[in-house]
Amino acid sequence: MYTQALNEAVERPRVVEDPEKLAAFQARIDAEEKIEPNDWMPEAYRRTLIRQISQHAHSEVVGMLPEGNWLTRAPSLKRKAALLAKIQDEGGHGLYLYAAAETLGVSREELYEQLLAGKAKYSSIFNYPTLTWADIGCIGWLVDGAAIMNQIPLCRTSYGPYARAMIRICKEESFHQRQGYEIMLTLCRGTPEQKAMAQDALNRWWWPALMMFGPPDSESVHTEQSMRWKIKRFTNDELRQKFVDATVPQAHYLGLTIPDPELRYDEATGHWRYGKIDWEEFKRVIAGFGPCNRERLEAKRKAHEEGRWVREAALAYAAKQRARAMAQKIAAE
Ligand code: BYC
Repeated sequence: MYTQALNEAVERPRVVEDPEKLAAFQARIDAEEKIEPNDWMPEAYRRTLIRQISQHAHSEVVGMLPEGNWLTRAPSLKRKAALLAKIQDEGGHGLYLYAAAETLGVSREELYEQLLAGKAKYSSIFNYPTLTWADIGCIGWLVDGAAIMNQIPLCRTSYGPYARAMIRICKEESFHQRQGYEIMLTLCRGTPEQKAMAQDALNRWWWPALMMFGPPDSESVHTEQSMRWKIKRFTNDELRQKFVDATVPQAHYLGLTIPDPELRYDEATGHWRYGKIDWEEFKRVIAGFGPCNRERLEAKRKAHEEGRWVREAALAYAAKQRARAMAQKIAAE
């Protein structure tokens, strides 16, 4: 029930495309033209985008939950205000992304139903618990840091509405990353207990953050085609390496130890080489058996149910407005 199975959209029957149209489409992609909603596009391109954009939207709205857990316990008014703003931004990101997906001919309600039914994927990272305040620092620093690394190239993705949504999202993500790093810096400059709390959070979030970039290239089923369509600009492993290279010096500046005994600097390539990722853990989490999958979906279902009256009230109000406007128009004629 809680497995994050294939999206419905992916399961539709395959369409045989006109080779001439396909070639013209690929030529537009190769020429770096943006594809817009009313342009012709192969069905598989449309489905890939619906899959990726909706998974991304779901990740944003599920991603609000682990942080929401600390809103009432933020250590100061300033921290509470910043966290509240960040979580609200994430709700907004979800909305831009659902709206971008809707331009591909699928409704937000349909996509959201897939999430609530446990049929859609969202990022593995949000199935881990936030046990201490330092986890909020780590989410900003590592999770938003990984998100930025993945999402900056998406500002140049070939589908216009997705690329434009990503530009705005990335601006906000950069503030999120900095607020997280600043929490970590404060803890690391604090008491020994605070520093130990920061180290403990890093120990728990490091490997799940590396998993956010998806399976290794050798096992990534979608990368090759998505790169050809310029939906993705870098492979999963390329982005993971960029993230490690950017983050290791930040950990050193904090005086923290990355929990990877095999981590070493490779002089020849200028890259930080990291140890083996536990892909079995990743598979378990995306199959629905992570520490918090069940809790996350239950929270979303409860919120959806409890928000039903708001949606109904908004629709009733809109209908009343429309009826009033129509009555005025008739009276004026
Ligand atoms: N978690 O062939 P692959 C955020 C799935 S939001 C779960 O490499 P692709 C934030 C993948 O979907 C972060 N599933 O796929 C929010 C595929 O399954 P299906 C979200 C994963 O699409 C709030 C299968 O594994 N960011 O940062 O080429 C607060 C094979 O993978 C994961 C985005 O969504 C995972 N980590 O590449 C703070 C960015 N990884 O669909 C922060 C947009 C892979 O065949 N998405 N899978 O059943 C992407 O860039 C790409 O979709 C991915 C995966 C790099 C994630």
